[in-house]
Amino acid sequence: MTHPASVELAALRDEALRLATNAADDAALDAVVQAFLGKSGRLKGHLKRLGSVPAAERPALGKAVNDTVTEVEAAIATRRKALGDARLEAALSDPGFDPTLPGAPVARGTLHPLTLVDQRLDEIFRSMGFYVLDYPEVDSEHYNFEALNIPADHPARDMQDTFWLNDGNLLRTHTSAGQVRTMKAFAPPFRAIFPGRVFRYEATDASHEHTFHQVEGLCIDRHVSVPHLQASMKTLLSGVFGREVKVRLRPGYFPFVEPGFELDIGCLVCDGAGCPVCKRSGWVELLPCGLVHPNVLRAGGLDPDEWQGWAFGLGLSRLVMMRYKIDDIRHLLAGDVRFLSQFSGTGLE
Ligand code: FA5
Repeated sequence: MTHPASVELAALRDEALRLATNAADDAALDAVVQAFLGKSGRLKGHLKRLGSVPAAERPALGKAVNDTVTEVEAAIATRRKALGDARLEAALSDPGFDPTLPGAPVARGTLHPLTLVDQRLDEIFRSMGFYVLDYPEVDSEHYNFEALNIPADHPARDMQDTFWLNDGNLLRTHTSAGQVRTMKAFAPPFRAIFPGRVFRYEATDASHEHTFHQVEGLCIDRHVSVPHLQASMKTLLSGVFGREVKVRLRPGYFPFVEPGFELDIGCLVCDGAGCPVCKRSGWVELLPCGLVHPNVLRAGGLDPDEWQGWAFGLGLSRLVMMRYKIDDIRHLLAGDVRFLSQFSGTGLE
């Protein structure tokens, strides 16, 4: 004799199939799914009846429940497709619908000018055998100052007003904070650049931001020289500008290099005539650099009698301003898409 549980299953199957096949819309189909197929739905719930069925009949009934679930799912899918097809058919036969009209335009984003120039620099330096490294924006006093030959009482600390954090760490004031980290991480000789965002607690104007971008360059080898450093900076500039640009090199002081230099670029916003960006001088401070100080090599675990190095700290935000003749640095991080969308198709993609 057929067990009552099998009879009930047959009735459930008929009811579910009837509801699925006749469902008027997707909501009605969703209701069938919920009522019959959900974990506590009527069909799956039927498995609980297995306990009351004689052991010999259990496998067959279990299989019958599973087969019924599959059958009902298929009926729901078929009905869903039919409803979708009917909707599409109705839309296509609407006399107001013209499939030959162009679609709505999709607005495409553009790369930020900082990204465009940074990508170009990565390419130039990778081709010369440099690693491209990334370091934390929150760093320690040790890497940002002490390891760079700037002890706590050193007047050079005032050159870069610092955002200090409550835990004693700081927001790095320059990408030079990565120099000693790099010396500790790689066996010399090596060369690397490390681009990144830096922070200074200072008033803003057309050429100063509290948050701006730099790219550090560091080369450690047995016999490095100022001409090698100069050649690398020249390659950098001609790669970004695609032509010779006016520069001047003058002595500069930074505790972590000896000798130190400042490389200035002739202001390209005003072509040297004088503007707020160059503070009417015709020159913009762009690329300080020098030979790595022996104390910094020592902090990085290197013997200054065996290893030397050069380093530069490029003002990337200012380089971008020069490349695109941007007359105020504050545009760069203001996030105005009307401004930012102007730079694609201008040669650096
Ligand atoms: C430094 O930050 C040194 N770490 C650079 C360095 C590296 C020297 C390696 C020697 C060897 P300085 O504070 O001058 O130096 O900043 C470097 C460049 O960042 C400047 O030439 C300028 O182009 C840019 N810069 C500095 N302050 C700002 C600012 N507030 N807004 C935008 N750009 C800035």
